[in-house]
Amino acid sequence: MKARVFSGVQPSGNLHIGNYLGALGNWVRMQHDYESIFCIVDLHAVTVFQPPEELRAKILEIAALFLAAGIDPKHSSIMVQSAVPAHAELAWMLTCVTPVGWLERMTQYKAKAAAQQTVGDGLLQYPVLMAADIMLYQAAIVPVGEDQAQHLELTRDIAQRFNSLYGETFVVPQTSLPTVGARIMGLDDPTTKMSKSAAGAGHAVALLDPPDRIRKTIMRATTDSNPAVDFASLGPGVENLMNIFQAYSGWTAEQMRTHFTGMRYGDLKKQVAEMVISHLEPFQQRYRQITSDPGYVAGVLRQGAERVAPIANSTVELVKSRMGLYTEKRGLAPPSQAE
Ligand code: AQP
Repeated sequence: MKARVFSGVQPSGNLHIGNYLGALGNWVRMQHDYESIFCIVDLHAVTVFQPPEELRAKILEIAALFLAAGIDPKHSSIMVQSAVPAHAELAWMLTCVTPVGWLERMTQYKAKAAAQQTVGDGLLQYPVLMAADIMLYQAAIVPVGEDQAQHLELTRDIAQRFNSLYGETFVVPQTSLPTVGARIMGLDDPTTKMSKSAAGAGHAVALLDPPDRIRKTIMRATTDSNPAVDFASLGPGVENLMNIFQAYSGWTAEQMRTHFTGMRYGDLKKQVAEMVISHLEPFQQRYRQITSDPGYVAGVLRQGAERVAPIANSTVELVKSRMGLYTEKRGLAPPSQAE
């Protein structure tokens, strides 16, 4: 049996090249070696207010972007988190074994909480729900960008804590980061990661941006006061542009060095922009094709949820009976030795 992969994206804001290079691209490469589940994590998105109509539209858009990226729905399950109630059910049970101090330490919580006037409890619980998403499917591998590595460590801690309290129940998942592109930085500010929720036109290249906007954003990217590429002292802005180029081209470090050493920043930016455009144009064409059939994406999501629900439900059954809770199939009978 193939090991299971699980990963997700929040349907908030516009998906950008950081999301693609950090996560989606890796999913596409990995999908045939594993049993894969790719999730649109809408329950995560509502930790910050989302206008309901926009959220509905965004869920369909993200699913179409998964398909345009090359996720094969015949092989991989593409699903919406809120379509499978077991995500929320398991999250509660995991909340009960998670010390609040573990959650308060999360850097993403601290950053997002600082930007809100009122901090909803969901923002603190976010990583527990993420742990539930992964553990619900007994996923062995979770391909994410570097910003999620801390949440994955927490997931491992929660799985281990549950296993030690109630007996071996959960697979303890491994994080899989791409070798290049695990952390794409903002083009306007290369000291912060490229983020969907960051404001400002020059910050990110969205996957659906037209070519002239992509050119404009990349040509305006922040670099440094050097005139040309010097590998002995790469500033963060130039390094970020190099990472984007290398991740899209698949070039080796040696090829990058030979090609770019001494290149003026203006020429570097032009080459990065053309590399990104050459990948995004066919991607956007596939997206338009996919969305031209209004029922297709909804059908993929329905099928995905139907395929994964039995796995999720049987994990919840097992967890509840391990904890001494009432389950639909067993009532209050304890789990058998074999489970
Ligand atoms: N800048 C990035 N570089 C590499 N990978 C990234 N990811 C996000 N930003 C970068 C990866 O994309 C996947 C989906 O991300 P998410 O939707 O769960 O939200 P996030 O990690 O919080 O990403 P954003 O873009 O910053 O969204 P907002 O602003 O809405 O919070 C994850 O695997 C993530 O690691």
